[in-house]
Amino acid sequence: MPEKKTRWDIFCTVVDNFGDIGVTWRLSRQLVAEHGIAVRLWVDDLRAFERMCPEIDIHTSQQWQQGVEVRHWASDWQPVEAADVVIAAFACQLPGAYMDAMAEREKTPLWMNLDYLSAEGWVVGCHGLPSVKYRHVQKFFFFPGFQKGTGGLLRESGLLERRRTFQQSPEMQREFLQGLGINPAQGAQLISLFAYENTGLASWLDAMAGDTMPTHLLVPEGRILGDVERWLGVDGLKAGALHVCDALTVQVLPFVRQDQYDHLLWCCDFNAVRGEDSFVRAQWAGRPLLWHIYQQEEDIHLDKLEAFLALYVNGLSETAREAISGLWRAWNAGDNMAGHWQSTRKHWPELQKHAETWCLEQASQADLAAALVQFYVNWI
Ligand code: TRH
Repeated sequence: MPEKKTRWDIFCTVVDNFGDIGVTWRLSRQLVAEHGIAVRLWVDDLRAFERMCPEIDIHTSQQWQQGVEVRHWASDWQPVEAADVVIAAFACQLPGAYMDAMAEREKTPLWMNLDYLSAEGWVVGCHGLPSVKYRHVQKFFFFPGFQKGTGGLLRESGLLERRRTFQQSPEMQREFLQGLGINPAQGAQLISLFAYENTGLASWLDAMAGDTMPTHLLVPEGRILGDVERWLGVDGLKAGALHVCDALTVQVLPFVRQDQYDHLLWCCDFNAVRGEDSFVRAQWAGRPLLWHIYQQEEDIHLDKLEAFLALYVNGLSETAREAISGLWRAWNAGDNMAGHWQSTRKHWPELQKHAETWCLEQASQADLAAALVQFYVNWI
């Protein structure tokens, strides 16, 4: 008889943007593909999901996508049996009836809160600690992170090998880019731009337009487009739009599926990313990056930004550290980017090498899905 699969339920509420569904969808697929787990992914907003997985039928309450059972987490909760492992992503509140089902299950499930990603030092101390209890069911904190002693980062098996093969093949890159209608001029540097609204953008675009080196800037449809429109002096930018301003070509892209977005990051010389998941994917791309961190109340995100920078700049020369830190701080403050961009460009070869070193260092840790599975194994 085939061994019975372990069943995991992953709960995701889409607060805003794409990070919540981006992380849980990626994790679910990996648990199915690499660990043979039966995963049910409960999502309250299928429309956000549809953006990165166009096969999603937003009118269906139960469907299978890439081996994952996707369930619409509707407000009128219908009772179901609890799974062996229950993950509440980003501290979302599980339905009361489901918590009762956990408590009444013959074998108590492992209940974990998959937290937000942070490089802050306290994460190491809190990872894996017990949190609250519901009846006799204990919840545990599970923290992703960059340091030993955390839950690590999402990284699919063979990802870096696939990335390297792709980056070593001009044909594969050309074919991929052409598939998206991207035909950069010979010698142009490619930059991707995924960010929240940012008052510093105009100064960065000015700097790129006035540069001696041509830049082809790729902007997936999203929140930064308003700032791009203002700078270009146009309205209603849509996927496919292409504008040339001196040395800068700006091209708007459609929002693509996660795997395609990875390939886009792998093609680019520099990636501006945001939030959580794209930030991690840009690190796996092994190329210099710029992080637009998700803004939180009382500016607590700035502590997170500094905590990451403190780790990331290790091993860089003093001047390269200052350049990249200055650029990131200016971007996150919405300040003028011009001087910081010029300083960063001066350290390009060093920053390129460093991005690969950082990627390899991070990849030497267990990936997040494997760490979750190990946590469960240790727990039983
Ligand atoms: O969309 P985000 O800003 O999500 C944020 C963060 O997760 C933040 O921490 C959280 O608090 C907030 O949401 C609620 O950025 P993030 O995390 O990078 O998620 C974007 C997802 O979209 C990621 O999985 C990559 C994916 N993506 C595509 O699939 N296709 C695309 O074309 C693009 C640009 C992104």
